[in-house]
Amino acid sequence: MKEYSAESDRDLFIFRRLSDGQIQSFHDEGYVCYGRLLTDHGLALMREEAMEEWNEENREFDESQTWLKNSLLTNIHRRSNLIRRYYFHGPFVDVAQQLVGPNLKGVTSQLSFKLRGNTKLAPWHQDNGYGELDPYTAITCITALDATDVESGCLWIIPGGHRLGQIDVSDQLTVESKEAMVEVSIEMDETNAIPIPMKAGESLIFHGWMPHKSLGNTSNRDRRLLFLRYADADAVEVYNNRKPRLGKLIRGNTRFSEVKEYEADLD
Ligand SMILES: O=C(O)CCC(=O)C(=O)O
Repeated sequence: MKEYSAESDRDLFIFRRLSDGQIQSFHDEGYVCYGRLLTDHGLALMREEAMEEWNEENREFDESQTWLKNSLLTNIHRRSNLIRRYYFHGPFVDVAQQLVGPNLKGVTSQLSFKLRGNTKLAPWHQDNGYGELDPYTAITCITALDATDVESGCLWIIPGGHRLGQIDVSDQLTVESKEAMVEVSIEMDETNAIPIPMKAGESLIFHGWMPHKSLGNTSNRDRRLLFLRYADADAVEVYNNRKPRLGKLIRGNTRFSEVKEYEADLD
């Protein structure tokens, strides 16, 4: 597998900071459509590495399983050097510092693939519901590896929906059920819900409280997304006796030695 370093970043990634207007809009609406952060070359390589890992799993769509089991490949940064570079050193890191603060850790990296034929919908949920983190500043950063629209199962969100705060799903989620990838589902008033179609290589950032869902992929196209999440480096798992969430310290510092040590060998 290829190795990546600071020298290759400019060929692969498009670095840019959020404007004051975008920061305001994130706080008001809970999301920002952030455009291209991958060059054509970066996008082609990322698809290649992601696909290689996905195919390694030999997964077939299984109607009897949840969307989580059909769509997710977690900790993809441990398998793809390019995704790791993008997660730890790519354009989202500066953006996360602007939105979350100076001390940052990476708390999720996963492929969420709805290849053609994967007709499972992902019900409304908050990412901070699939594991409540405190402080409540974690963000989700999505990169589309394919063009995605309603037919192929693009995401839906509710502008301003993050203002609902943490929706209690403690009856649905425990440490054990999280590990077993049990689905969480919340009832939402969909009046103001909007789909977020994306072009390949484009990105979307939203607050951990943003309710989102996706329908099944009923098109004859694949819909491949990369999900990365960043949180305050001191964020703790409320559902797990407030133990620190383990995630690679990416910027700044943390009071938790176990976070400092976590994935310290990965760069
Ligand atoms: O990929 C999807 O359609 C949904 C994924 C998602 O919402 C998530 O991983 O939080």
